[in-house]
Amino acid sequence: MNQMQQTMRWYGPNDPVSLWDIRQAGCAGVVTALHHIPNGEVWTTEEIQKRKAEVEAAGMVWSVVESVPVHEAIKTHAENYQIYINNYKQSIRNLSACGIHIVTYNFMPVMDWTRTNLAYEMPDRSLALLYVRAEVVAFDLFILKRKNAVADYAAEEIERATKRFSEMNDNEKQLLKQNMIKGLPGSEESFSIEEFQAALDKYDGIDAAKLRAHLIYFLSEIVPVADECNVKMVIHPDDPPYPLLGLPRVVSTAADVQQLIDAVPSLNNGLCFCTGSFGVREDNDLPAMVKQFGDRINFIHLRNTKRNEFGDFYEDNHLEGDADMYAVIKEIVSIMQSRNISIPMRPDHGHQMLDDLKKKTNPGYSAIGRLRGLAELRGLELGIMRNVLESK
Ligand code: DNO
Repeated sequence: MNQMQQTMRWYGPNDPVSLWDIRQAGCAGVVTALHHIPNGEVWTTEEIQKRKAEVEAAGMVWSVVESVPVHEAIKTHAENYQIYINNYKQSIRNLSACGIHIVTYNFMPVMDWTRTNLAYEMPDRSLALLYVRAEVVAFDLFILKRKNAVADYAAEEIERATKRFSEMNDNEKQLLKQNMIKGLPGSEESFSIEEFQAALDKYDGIDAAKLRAHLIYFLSEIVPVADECNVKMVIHPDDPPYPLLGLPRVVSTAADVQQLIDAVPSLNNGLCFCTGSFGVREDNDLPAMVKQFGDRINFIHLRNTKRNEFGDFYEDNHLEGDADMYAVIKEIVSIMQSRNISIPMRPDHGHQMLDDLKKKTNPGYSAIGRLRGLAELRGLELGIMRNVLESK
């Protein structure tokens, strides 16, 4: 039977988690990117080969690129955006020439994934990532002081944010600001508060419909190149799957994904199925989404979150939280058999725990928490597979 290919994300030579750590966790594949290349520039075959050789020297393969970042000009159609699209096409061709055929990207304006607290203590004293919506609103209203921000929130939300902000000390406010504008690992952008406001201003007049049109234009340009050189493009959903700070987000639900497919039907217009991002919304039925998009899910992030009614969530252990991981993996096992392929997956994020609590780690990407997640997920998958086989 086809089984998911186990991989982990590696941030390159500066990552405190080594390739050998990843191999010892049981991975056959590595997910990485050329983080040192400025956003928008072409990835040359020399640079790609160099990274590939590093991964292979540790006995693994470079399975998936995460991410080739999409330059902001492509999202806003600012001057020169066509140049950035052409550069992107060249990077795709070069990756293919080097034997790398799955490319992840996202289309979130200005900010990639976002959390308000990177060290939320769990009852077992491990540290998790947390998103408190009232803090995001407080940042918007009282730190960033975005013009007309008030109009984006309901009265109760403003009240909750005001209360939350009044409880925070200067240190906490500083930390919140940093978490919002500095970018988490893998985000290729980092800002001062002035730069951040300037980046937001570029979205004046860009609503969800316009952003979606820009994404569809990007796909209509890129996917034919992916078809030519046999590359699977996989879009990562919005994290969190809601508009943020007045910025639209257009890859948050099944209906969003379906619109992209209807516009550009090639199977190389695919999806990175992230249970953590989609799972924050109660209206996203994860197993049903795996079924719906099964023929174009070509990379999987498995992670669990626990949400509340205010739009807050924390990252739970991989098999706990709101997502029914058993039901999700069961669907994945089923689509892998019908497509007769093995889809790469990575345990997405993990708690900072055990020895890693004494180390400086990349938030969400410490070794031991992900190792625990991988071990649990892989055991669950094995159990499901054996069960399928035995009930035949
Ligand atoms: C966070 C990641 C994201 C993801 C990008 C894909 O942990 O899932 O940074 O890599 O959004 O482009």
